[in-house]
Amino acid sequence: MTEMRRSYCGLCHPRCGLLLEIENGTIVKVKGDPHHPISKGRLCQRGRLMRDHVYHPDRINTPLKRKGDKGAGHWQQLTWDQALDEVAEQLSGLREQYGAETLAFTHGTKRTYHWDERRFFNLFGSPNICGANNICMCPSQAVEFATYGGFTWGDVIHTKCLVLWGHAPSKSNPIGLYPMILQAQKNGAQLIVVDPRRIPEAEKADIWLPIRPGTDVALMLGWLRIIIEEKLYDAEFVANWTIGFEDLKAAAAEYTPQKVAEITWLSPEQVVSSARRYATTKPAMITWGFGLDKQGLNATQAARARSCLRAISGNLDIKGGEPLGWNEPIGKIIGDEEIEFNSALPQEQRAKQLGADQYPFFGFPGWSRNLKANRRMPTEYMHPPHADMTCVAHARSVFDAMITAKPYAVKAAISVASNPLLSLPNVQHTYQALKQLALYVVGEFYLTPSAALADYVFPICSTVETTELWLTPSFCVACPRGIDPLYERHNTYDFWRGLALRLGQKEHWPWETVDDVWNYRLAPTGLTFDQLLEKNGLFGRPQYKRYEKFGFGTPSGKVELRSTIFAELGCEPVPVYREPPHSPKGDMTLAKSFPLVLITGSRFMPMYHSEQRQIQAARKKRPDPLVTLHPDTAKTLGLTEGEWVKVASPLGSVRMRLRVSDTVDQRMADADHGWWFPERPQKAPELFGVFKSNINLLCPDGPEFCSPESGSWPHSALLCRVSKAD
Ligand SMILES: Nc1nc2c(c(=O)[nH]1)N[C@H]1C(S)=C(S)[C@@H](COP(=O)(O)OP(=O)(O)OC[C@H]3O[C@@H](n4cnc5c(=O)[nH]c(N)nc54)[C@H](O)[C@@H]3O)O[C@H]1N2
Ligand SMILES: Nc1nc2c(c(=O)[nH]1)N[C@H]1C(S)=C(S)[C@@H](COP(=O)(O)OP(=O)(O)OC[C@H]3O[C@@H](n4cnc5c(=O)[nH]c(N)nc54)[C@H](O)[C@@H]3O)O[C@H]1N2
Ligand code: SF4
Ligand SMILES: [Mo]
Repeated sequence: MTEMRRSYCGLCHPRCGLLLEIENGTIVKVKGDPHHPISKGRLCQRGRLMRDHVYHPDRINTPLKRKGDKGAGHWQQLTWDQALDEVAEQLSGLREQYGAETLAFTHGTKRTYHWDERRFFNLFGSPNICGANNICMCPSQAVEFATYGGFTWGDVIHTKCLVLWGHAPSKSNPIGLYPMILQAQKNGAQLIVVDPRRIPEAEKADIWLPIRPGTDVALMLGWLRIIIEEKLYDAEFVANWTIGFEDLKAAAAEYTPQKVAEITWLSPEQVVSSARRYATTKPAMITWGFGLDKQGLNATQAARARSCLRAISGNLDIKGGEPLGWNEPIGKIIGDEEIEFNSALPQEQRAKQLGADQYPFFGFPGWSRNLKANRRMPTEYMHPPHADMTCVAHARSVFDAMITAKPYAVKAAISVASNPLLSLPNVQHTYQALKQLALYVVGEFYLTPSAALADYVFPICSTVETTELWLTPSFCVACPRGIDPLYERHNTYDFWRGLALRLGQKEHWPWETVDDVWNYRLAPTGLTFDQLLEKNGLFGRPQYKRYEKFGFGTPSGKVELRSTIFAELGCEPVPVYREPPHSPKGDMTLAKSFPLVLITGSRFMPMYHSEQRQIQAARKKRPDPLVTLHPDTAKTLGLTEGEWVKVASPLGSVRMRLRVSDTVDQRMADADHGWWFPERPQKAPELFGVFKSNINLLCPDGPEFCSPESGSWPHSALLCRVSKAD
């Protein structure tokens, strides 16, 4: 019997709608759901592989317990009850001996619920959730809360000037954002692209600025200077709704077009004309882009400078510009901060958060200030900053504590929906740390190199086997379960609640299933999850300039061009540019041996970070890790397209295949991230070849490379050398 069922894809963020053709309980075909309110039937190359993913022979289908040495590759199957009992008992013992802070969590990109893990950690008593949060979007969110009390998404469809700054949605968001950008251009929007590579967006752009990686803050200060000097800013908005304008003006003063050009590989004319275009084409918006977040030292100040540009140009909270706040009635839905239950974590435990002394803005000191300022706003207008996006421990400090037991011992860790050996920098350090743990628990689809080091692995179901409430400030969509979970797979809520019930948290987990949580969260709208499923999404009505009624959720109630919170925490309160330590200008001696500027992790389809490497159809499209060089550079080095090369930095080296393309500058190299080889042996230290082509072997995480405010480490703006492979 054939049946069509609606479901959704979670193989990356947007949660596109799926239609599953099911025969005798088995998915036989996957296509896009034409009635989905956002994806409208579109499906990307990766989404089309959902069937291969759900039924892949490498999927973990029962809980596993390590047999023999860590990483030896021998496993014993357990039931969920047995596995949860054993893990809970060990966690309880470790908490008694070392304190709750001995348990850490590693976070990946947001692929599952995550408020569930935060709730568990708050109730368990540990502040030590760490992971990719320091580098991916989260510091930008925290910065925007500190600057104007919320996060902007940009009104792509109505804008007249769209700036893609370190952002390549043609490869990173092909179904959601990219078609909207093409539509905006059709509607007459100007497109400015700031990217060292000639990406497809750059080819379509009105202005393309091929910037030297890591120097964007200098360009932003250059734009700010021109906009201020030439009085292109919104004087009325600046006078009534901002503080710190004179400080900003002073900070930008030295960034003349000439100086910016010397720093950025751009010409003075490019700097001037792009600034004028942005400031005089109204309304305008700048998207969030990972190209800024991945530059380490400058990442947080880049987010600050971008916020200041949005504000003084008069684009905040207007149609076609940078809307702020939650639309009515979406804002009524119970937000992540509340469901995370952050108030459960006592002050004395918050004070133990690792790394918060060094990077205070992104730990509890910054978060609690953001939260306090936010409290002046009605929650319906602006949901409070949720801790998962704005308050984490620093991964390096957490891994140090695993290895050295300083300042205290971190003996246990849980990774759910994260592959830290592939996604975090300084791979050898992560490896040494994970090996030291008394207890390492992983919730996964597959045995990844990280999971291979675990003591227990729990099988997590695919998105089509569970539900989700997809919530953004402007809309909310109920994501339906397509099939019942296969084998012994469960969703992450069941995992956390299973542990919670065994560790004395029962009264705080009254919802038996995740669907009960959705109903609880939706209750203020008067809808149930099932009703929302029928309704095909809930859309909010956009409202603009609500600051005229509520002010901004910052300490002063205004847009803080000079940030009070940064100043209180001893961070630079006004945007500042810093030369990256490993750059042609930052270390000229080093640049002699490592002459190319290295960027990593530029997105490509159909892979998502370290995923899909075991899926044949995906590997056919991209069999090997690639590094890209300009034809002139390859020629000078005596290298040819397709040969295996060695990419080395002062930290380590990897093997990749060479791609030759004039889309990159002669002075740079662009290397894939996320590469391991599921076809290789599992047994450590091979770990599926995790040390062969993993570009994070070249990415550092020491304090000289990290942004002092948020601890963002660099995956870009580094130096490397490319030579023939040994
Ligand atoms: N060099 C370099 N490194 C980078 C980047 C870069 O550009 N360059 N990008 C960084 C960025 S922006 C990010 S966000 C991180 C991403 O870091 P990660 O999120 O750690 O990356 P993934 O490889 O996607 O790993 C997620 C793992 O979780 C599993 N998984 C996926 N969905 C689920 C789920 O719903 N439940 C469970 N339990 N498991 C699931 C997958 O099988 C996979 O093994 O990487 C960062 N690392
Ligand atoms: N196919 C695919 N899609 C993905 C992912 C994936 O792994 N694969 N990951 C998802 C995740 S978690 C994220 S965070 C998003 C990220 O999505 P994007 O923001 O599009 O991120 P990237 O492709 O990493 O980088 C964007 C651009 O930044 C440029 N860049 C690098 N360094 C610099 C710099 O110093 N300055 C400037 N101005 N530009 C620079 C690169 O050339 C690149 O074109 O993608 C998401 N979508
Ligand atoms: S863009 Fe592709 S992978 Fe991402 S959710 Fe949509 S269909 Fe899935
Ligand atoms: Mo990310």
